[in-house]
Amino acid sequence: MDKNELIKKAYALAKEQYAALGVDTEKVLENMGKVIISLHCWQADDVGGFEIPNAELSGGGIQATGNYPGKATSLEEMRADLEKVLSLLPGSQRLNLHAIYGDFEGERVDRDQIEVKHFQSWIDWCKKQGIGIDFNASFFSHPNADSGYTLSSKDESVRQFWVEHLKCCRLISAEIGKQLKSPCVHNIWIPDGSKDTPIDRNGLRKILKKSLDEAMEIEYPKEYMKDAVESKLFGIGAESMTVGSHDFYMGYAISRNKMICLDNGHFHPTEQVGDKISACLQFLDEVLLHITRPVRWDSDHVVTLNDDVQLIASEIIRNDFFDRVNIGLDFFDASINRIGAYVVGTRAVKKAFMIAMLEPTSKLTEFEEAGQNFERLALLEELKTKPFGAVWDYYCLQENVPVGEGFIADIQEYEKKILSKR
Ligand code: RNT
Ligand code: ZN
Repeated sequence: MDKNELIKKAYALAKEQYAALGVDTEKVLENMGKVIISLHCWQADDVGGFEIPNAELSGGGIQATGNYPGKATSLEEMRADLEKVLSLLPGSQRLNLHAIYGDFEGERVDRDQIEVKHFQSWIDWCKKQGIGIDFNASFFSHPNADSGYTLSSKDESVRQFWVEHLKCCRLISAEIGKQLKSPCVHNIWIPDGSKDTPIDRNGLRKILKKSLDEAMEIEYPKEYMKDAVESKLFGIGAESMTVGSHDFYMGYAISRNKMICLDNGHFHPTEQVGDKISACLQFLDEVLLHITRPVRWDSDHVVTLNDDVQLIASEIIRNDFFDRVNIGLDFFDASINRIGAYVVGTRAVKKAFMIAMLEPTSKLTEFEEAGQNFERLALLEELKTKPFGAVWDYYCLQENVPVGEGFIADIQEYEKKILSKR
């Protein structure tokens, strides 16, 4: 039988099985359009950016491991890679840019000097792709981050430098959102923290609060840009204390009406971000997610379809939180084909959303409300082996992207033709 015919036949059977549970797969296919994922540009080049030649990169705050050949070394290469990635993904995406990815045209532009013009070619490119942009100030890989402190620095000139950077980034974000007619989510993550036990935790947090308030004094319209602050438990070199902890930023976000960014690599390993969404949304209008796969620590492995990601997706679907949750990815694996990393990770997130949509939630709620917890457990277990794959394949077919493992060959070809020649 023709391959496509087979996919359609399998879908027809799956449709019936789900219908028997009260789930309308046609509705699910339609609703998948709401799952818009912000693709983090930094998977393409191991968080290097285009500020200065690679070799001169200062450490300070972030690192990718691996040196698989083919990483993007210019804006042109990065855009070509992203176009390839976009062509292999079903549904809609956005682009998530870091400030170090500007179009600096060989000029040295320090972070407190960046302007909209350095991102105009990105805006134009995204307009052409029909996608929105999200943005991030970059508080790492810079000599002013080498001390381990940026916005919480006790060195006033260092602190001022980063406050300025943040102001520039928020302005750029607002202009991006205005031009693309889609609010630009601006996220703040700083690496600030202490390797060994500090004495003055309070002083550092007071400074961070002051710096954030200063840099965010200007309010931009929500149609243009929205601020988010990202907490973290610890980082390499900041094992004993992180200034921007979860408690700090939760308080900040609630009191300043900002978003909290929940990165599922940034908590104790058994904490689940999926559980935090409904907690945060009792007090905040919106949250931002950084979906990643922490393997034993915040290792930023490529996302796979695991329980953590599933709970995140299920919580959003069960509560129809689409308008209040912004979905971003945050992983960077330099040890495998980077295009493949994007496609596998993004598809895994989309799959989690589809599985969530294929859940007979009202039936499960009925069981729960009636105290029928065995029944709830049994149905949840049975759902795991329903023919989700047939619906997923049909969705990919409909979206005109490779079905199933079909994208592997596409990526191999791209590697042979393009990546291996870099
Ligand atoms: C680091 C944070 C942060 C970065 C990106 C590059 O621990 O997760 O979000 O990964 O901004
Ligand atoms: Zn993150």
